[in-house]
Amino acid sequence: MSPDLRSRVAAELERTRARTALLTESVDEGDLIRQHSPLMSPLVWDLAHVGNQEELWLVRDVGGREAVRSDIDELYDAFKHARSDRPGLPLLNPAEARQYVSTVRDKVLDLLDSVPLEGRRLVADGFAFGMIVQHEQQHDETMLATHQLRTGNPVLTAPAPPPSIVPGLVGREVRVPGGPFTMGTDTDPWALDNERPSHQVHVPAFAIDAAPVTNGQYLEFIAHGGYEAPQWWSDEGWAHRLEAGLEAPMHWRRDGDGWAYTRFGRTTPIVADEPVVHVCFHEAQAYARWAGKRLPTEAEWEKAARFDPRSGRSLRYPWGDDEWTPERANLGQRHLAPAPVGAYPRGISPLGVHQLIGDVWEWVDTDFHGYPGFAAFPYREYSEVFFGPKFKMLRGGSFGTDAAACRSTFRNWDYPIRRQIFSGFRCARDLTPDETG
Ligand code: AVJ
Ligand code: FE
Repeated sequence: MSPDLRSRVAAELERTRARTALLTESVDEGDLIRQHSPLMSPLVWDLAHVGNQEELWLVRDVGGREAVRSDIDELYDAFKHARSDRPGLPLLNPAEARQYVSTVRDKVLDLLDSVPLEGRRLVADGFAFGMIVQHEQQHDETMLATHQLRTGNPVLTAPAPPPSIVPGLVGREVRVPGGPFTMGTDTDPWALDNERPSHQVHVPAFAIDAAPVTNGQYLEFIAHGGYEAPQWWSDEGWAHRLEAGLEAPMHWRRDGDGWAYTRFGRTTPIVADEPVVHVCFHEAQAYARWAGKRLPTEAEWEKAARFDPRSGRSLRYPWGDDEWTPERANLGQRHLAPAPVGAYPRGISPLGVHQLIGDVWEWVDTDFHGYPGFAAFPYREYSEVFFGPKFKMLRGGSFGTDAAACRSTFRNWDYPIRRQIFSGFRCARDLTPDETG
């Protein structure tokens, strides 16, 4: 019955676990149990939480097998304890956590051999397994953000991202034609509930930046007093800017006349043509207003990323329907930094927009809601419980996001004040009457 699918699922589980292992074995025991920031869980919590979700969804729900450790469910339920409280819980220690996740994994590989991967919607096309792969990959990105917050000697290394090979992208815009396009998906087998169902959205013509906003552009906003001028900020954003004392992206600090920042324990100069990262929604919105633009809506972003004007179809990725390859986008923690704009011409969208996938998550100006006809699946807790005005959407994934958890329909969300995530943005604007006429 579907040996290819089974071996693909097993390979994805294994590849994902290797990344989790790297992120949790590259630091010492103290670093695993320590809380590096009240914003984040101790790494050892993420590790056991990944195993616990895998036990709940696959061992118990899909496999109908006996619990491995039902006594710890409560400790690793993200809804029961705030991140800041997690270090005080009687958590599994690192050795116990490793033992636990590997016991769960053995049972999962065993049931993967026997459970049907068709029929029931939960298992059709390996969905529940794909959800677990994506869940672990999402926590791997969260753990990477924890690594960025940790102090001490650097432990992660990676080759530098590729250089820019397309000049002239900074400040360039792409015009997106008006009209309907298909947003969301019904057919992507591992797409999560909030990406469904597909539906037509009418998006009027607009212009979008050909590339994410760079450090060089953002430095101009700072130099022009952008952080001192309330007129560029929303009321909520300005209140937050004052209260949090924001004056530059997170992890930047003054260095003589300029700025430097520390990335995974290494101090580096600020590279002008790299996308700016570690900004919150409010900073992104203030920059856009200062630049005479605005943030794109979520529908605009997705149209720029997927719409093929030749066929009128929406593609799975900017480059087409084929799976990601390393030449197409900076994903998967292969490089521990965003690539400069112009580094991925093979990943451009049909309309010619660069680096929509990978490098940095892009804030868009839309609250988190279900699409028309949304149905929570398999649990309300994956996304429905977060619907409402408290969260803003982020699209496209970052250098820390795995390809398994990234596609042009993928929807991420966070509080508008978040900046420890690998978040950047690009701007959009309405067309002038001259341009539309
Ligand atoms: C989709 C990234 C917002 O990390 O809070 C992980 C993913 N959900 N465990 C998050 C998630 C449950 C989620 N985001
Ligand atoms: Fe989780």
